[in-house]
Amino acid sequence: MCEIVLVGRSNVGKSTLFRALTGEKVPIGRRPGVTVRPYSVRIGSLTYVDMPGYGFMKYRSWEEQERVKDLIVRYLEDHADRIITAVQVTDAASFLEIAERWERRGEVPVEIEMWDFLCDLKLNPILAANKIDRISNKDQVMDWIAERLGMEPPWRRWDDRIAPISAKRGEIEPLRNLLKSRIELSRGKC
Ligand SMILES: Nc1nc2c(ncn2[C@@H]2O[C@H](COP(=O)(O)OP(=O)(O)OP(=O)(O)O)[C@@H](O)[C@H]2O)c(=O)[nH]1
Ligand SMILES: [Mg+2]
Repeated sequence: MCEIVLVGRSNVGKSTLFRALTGEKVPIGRRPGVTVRPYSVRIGSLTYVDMPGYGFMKYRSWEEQERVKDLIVRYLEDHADRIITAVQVTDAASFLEIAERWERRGEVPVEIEMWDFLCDLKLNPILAANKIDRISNKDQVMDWIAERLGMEPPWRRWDDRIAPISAKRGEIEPLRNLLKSRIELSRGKC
């Protein structure tokens, strides 16, 4: 049994993407913290998993937010050998601003920490830069995101692991193509 797991900060559009990929009508919302536990659906020999978001969640205590982060980390560790790819979803429109805010506080931005964690676990991660419909300077923003994650721009050099998408508009072709080749590669395993 193989899994494709969607992870990312709260409110970046994971569940919207999950709907677009699987057709499952999971709840989505304008406030962070809509998805509270992993939700899976099986399609053929693959299980797609929509994870709760980490980081800020409105109306949730700090302890609760930490618990969710632990749950995600443990889930990824426990399922590592069956995860064929972890899709880290980010909000392309606010990625840089949020990363800089963390850095000013002297902290490693949580999205960079998560990306490194996914790479360390060898989960073959894909960065889905979502909400691309909200930005006009797409290539520049994609370059910034790639650079922050340790991929020397131009971002198109890395288009085997980074994909600009708009889940809301259903414009997810670049991600679908990457998933297709990941699934193809792991065929014997699933
Ligand atoms: N403009 C735009 N908005 C989007 C896009 N994808 C999702 N959204 C909006 O972002 C908000 C959050 O979407 P969700 O799919 O619930 O986000 P999530 O990451 O699952 O959130 P949590 O479950 O709280 O972690 C909703 O208002 C969506 O309509 C997109 O591609 N473009
Ligand atoms: Mg969600």
